Amino acid sequence: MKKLFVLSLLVVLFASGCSLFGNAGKSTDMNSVPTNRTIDIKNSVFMPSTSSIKAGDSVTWTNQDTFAHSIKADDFSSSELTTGQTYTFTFKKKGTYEYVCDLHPNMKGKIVVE
Ligand SMILES: [Cu+2]
Repeated sequence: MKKLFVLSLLVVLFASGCSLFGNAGKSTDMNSVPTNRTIDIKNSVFMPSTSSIKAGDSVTWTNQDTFAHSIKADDFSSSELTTGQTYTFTFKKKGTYEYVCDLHPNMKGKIVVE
């Protein structure tokens, strides 16, 4: 009798284990995987100047110019990026993030997180 109880307990554990795996598989399919967006800094312009992303996505800026630039916003800021250097920020909250280059404040960009 005790043996049967242990056996049925194992069956229940095994079954719940399987359903947990099943749910995990489903949720990964339903939620989009975080992606990375790239923005080039070229000729003192952020390209593209406006990007729409989803919460959880990240953005990587790459300086393609032969002189330094930076990215500065209320919520994030990079150090000075020389040629070829990159800066990555992950946007966890929805909202509109406007940023400039701290060295050239007329350089403007915007990230819309949906
Ligand atoms: Cu700049």
